[in-house]
Amino acid sequence: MNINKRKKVYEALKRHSFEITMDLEEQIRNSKLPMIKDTLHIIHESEIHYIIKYHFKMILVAFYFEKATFFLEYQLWLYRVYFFKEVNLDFFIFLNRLFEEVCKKYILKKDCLEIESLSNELENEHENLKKEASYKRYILEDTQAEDFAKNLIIGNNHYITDFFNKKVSNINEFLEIYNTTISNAMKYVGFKWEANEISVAKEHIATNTLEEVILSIIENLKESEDKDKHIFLTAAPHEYHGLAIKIAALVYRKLGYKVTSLGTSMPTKEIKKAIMEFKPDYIIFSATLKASLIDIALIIDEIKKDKKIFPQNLVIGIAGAAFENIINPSKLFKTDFYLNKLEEI
Ligand code: B12
Repeated sequence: MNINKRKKVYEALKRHSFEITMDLEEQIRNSKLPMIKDTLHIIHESEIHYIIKYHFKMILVAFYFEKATFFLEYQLWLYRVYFFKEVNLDFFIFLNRLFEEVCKKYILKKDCLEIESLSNELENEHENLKKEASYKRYILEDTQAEDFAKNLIIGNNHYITDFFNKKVSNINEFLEIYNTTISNAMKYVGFKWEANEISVAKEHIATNTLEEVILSIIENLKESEDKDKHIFLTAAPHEYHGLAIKIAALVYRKLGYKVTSLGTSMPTKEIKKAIMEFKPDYIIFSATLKASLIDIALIIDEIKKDKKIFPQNLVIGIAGAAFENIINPSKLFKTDFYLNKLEEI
């Protein structure tokens, strides 16, 4: 498929994103089809809005990066979530075909052909994805992480503090636990949510408990010599996943770096202003959701093309779960580096 054509489809979709999503949402809500009505009995009205929003975002991601696999990966996750909610997964094929129909009203016929071919790819994979979603349950073979996760979910600060006090006395020991127990435990929390076994509130309790304890544990570790380098950390603009950069900030300070964290929900304009003001040596963007990939690519492009804020040879890096399964993320995003682990800095 012609690359320029795909980028053109992205631009056309982006231009009409508002009309397309509104139209699609209305059609779903007013549909008389029994499959849709049944689905609307299970999925709350406000959830349909999010499903459509993310569906649209992931189609944009597929066209922007010219990778249908990004869309299919997302569909597998969606199928897993709604399999557990007992939704008829054929609903998503219908949604995709309806999306195609709606697009025909707003964008050129030849661009719609590309969208049709993406729908065909999903339809070809539909039965496989359904099967995979039905058996891919998360079994944690790490009992230590499972216990850790269960205590996080109930907000058992004593257990978590005790755990760290017994196992962590220096930064390397912390990193070891971080890459194994903590990482597995938080994945377990995510799968429990996915399987409809815990609420978003419990995800928050787990995050907050971990954050509270880790803050004081790292604070008490020995500091390395000053490295005279300033690191900026920021999450993707529309994401709430901020725990990883909070931990990264604490660890990098202990390793002797000066660290400024811009946290979550920072608009691109503000990030650029902050770079101009503080002139850091490094900026690292963290993204968890694949739906954030375009935001990250656009910010990086913008920073790179704006010479005014780029005089100090700012080194740009990326990190986070959104880049997992991407071959050579720093090449795709034109960054100086990609960090898989904290210690790779
Ligand atoms: C906690 C959590 C939340 C919290 C976030 C709170 C907070 N203050 O951060 C809340 C409840 C708000 C949340 C919201 C959502 N979440 Co959430 N969340 C999680 C969960 C359970 C843990 C994430 C976490 O903090 N992990 C611990 C940190 C330390 O690790 P990490 O972020 O994975 O980062 C690792 C690496 O990527 C890397 N890294 C990341 N950043 C950086 C930066 C640097 C500098 C370095 C060196 C490394 C690095 O280091 C870490 C260790 O390896 C994950 C499950 C999972 N598998 O991770 C789901 C998960 C990420 N969420 C998910 C989803 C879908 C959502 C929601 C859309 C729906 C929901 N659950 O409510 C919303 C998104 C809203 C939004 N716009 O962002 C999905 C993503 C699916 C996908 N493939 O896209 C997951 C995987 C859950 C699941 N299994 O379905 N979530």
